[in-house]
Amino acid sequence: MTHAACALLICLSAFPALAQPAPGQPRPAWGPIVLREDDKPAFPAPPEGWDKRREDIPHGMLTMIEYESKTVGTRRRMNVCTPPGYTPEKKLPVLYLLHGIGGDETEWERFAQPDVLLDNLIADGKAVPMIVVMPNGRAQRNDRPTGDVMKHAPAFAVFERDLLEDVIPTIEARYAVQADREHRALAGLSMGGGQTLNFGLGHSELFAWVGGFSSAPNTRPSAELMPDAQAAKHLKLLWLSCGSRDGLIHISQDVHAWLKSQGVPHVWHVTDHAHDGAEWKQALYYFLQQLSFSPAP
Ligand code: FER
Repeated sequence: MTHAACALLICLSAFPALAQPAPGQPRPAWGPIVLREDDKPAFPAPPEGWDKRREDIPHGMLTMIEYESKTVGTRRRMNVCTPPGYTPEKKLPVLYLLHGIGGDETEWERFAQPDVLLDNLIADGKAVPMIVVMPNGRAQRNDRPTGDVMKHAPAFAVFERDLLEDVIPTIEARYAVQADREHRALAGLSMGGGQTLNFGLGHSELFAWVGGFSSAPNTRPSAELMPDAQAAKHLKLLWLSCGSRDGLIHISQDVHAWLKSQGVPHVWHVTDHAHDGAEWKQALYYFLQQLSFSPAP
């Protein structure tokens, strides 16, 4: 065998999933990264102190709550962040924030502390008070991220029903919530980004603010994400972001190109990160600032 053939074989065996369709998923998995001209940041690097807990400002509260999931047939958990000054008397908008293939309801808190980001943004008048709900997007009886987590991908599709029929009704029953599409946002990272685009664009009557961060191979083909592209124009915010060193960027690039071809306004934010927490944390920081929900009457 020639050296070149040998090197190719070693390369292929080291990356067996290269540009192969992810099993059972609508999109290929990791692929070669080919950057395009407009794959650029829409926002600067976050300012000094953006993610540091400040003692001189009011803080929100994080609570792990349980709910009965009719969809899964078990009692499940979600992490709920209420902003400083939350009272049952004042209804607030809600962001549902979804995790990745290896994560669970604690993932966002572990690498991004959305409560700290939001406390700081609210204190500086850069974001409006909102409730952030971090559920578990793996809708199966054992929803722990153990074993071969790639095998859990089908449960991330089942989560659509859990979100719509169990999670959202639970939050709207237990918290003071502005329960309409203009005050309900959906965002997520990787598998959660795919879920967000699939469920959010598929239900624009329920969500007016939609953010896919580094969306994964579970993202439906672009033309199927929203059969009526005109409906996407009624969104308050459609956000796509990804790291320029992420082998899944071809998925976000494809959705971005499709939205562009349909004339659907959206944010396209590409920064110098990989498929990692640093990418998602800064994406969330800027996404939160775009959620300019109108105040309660
Ligand atoms: C895959 C590659 C990546 C895949 C899922 C992912 C189900 C998800 C990554 C993540 O959530 O971080 O082939 O298939």
